[in-house]
Amino acid sequence: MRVLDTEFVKGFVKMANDGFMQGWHERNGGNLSYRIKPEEVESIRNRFNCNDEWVPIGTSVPALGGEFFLVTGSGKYFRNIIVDPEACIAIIELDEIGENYKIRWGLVDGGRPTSELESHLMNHEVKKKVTKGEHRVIYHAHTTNVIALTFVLPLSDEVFTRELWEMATECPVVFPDGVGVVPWMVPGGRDIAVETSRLMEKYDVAIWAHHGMFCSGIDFDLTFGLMHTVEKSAEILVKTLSMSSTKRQTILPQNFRDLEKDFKVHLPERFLYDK
Ligand code: 2HA
Ligand code: ZN
Repeated sequence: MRVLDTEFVKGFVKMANDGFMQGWHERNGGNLSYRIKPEEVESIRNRFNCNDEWVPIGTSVPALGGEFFLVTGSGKYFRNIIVDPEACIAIIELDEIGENYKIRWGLVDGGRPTSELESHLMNHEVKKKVTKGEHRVIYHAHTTNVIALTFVLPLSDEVFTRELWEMATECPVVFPDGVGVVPWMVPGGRDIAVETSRLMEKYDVAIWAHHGMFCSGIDFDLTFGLMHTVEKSAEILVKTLSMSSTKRQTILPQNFRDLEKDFKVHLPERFLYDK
């Protein structure tokens, strides 16, 4: 089977283009990765190159040893992925100890996997553990309204979660565990990856102050939908704050508690504080 004909590659390319169309991927902004299923690897193994060049990941992800990932390329533009996927994305294989990778397909004009490879793989490692293998997608996007909010709201998990929940009734149902916030840090390395993956132990969403967002999910639809929902909620908050510094009415803590029963979600009380 041709790699580009597989459902997972088609889904990956569609999601990348959907993100570009939302305006979240200026220039080379953002990155996407997918932990490939063993049967998907087998369906295309005869298309892999024989590259023997192992490259250090820059961190250690032993729980991912031997796994294959589809990833965006460093410096590649999301807007070009749909036009020339083989030049913009790659399949990488990790060694058994989870410390090195090699490119087995793609990036045909040269290049390396995403500059945020450490964050992607450390998030995958945490999510593989806490979701018992269910989560396979990690997505980083430069979502305009969430970034704007990181200049005016306190950078706390509780405040971001509560404010985003209040902006649309679906929010506490779509991300009942809340969102985590990483203060401004240098991107593209292990330190920010450690902080982000720590948050991924309890949340599916991590906001990078003055930069963007990371989301984790089971598949492309759920992960894109999560990013889309959080960013839409942030857009409503930006519009609300632009009209007035106070809300005349909102969803109240007791309203959230009432939602819990009908929608069968647990909303931690630490987000339902009195204001
Ligand atoms: O350029 O988004 O965080 C890719 C990025 C770095
Ligand atoms: Zn970024």
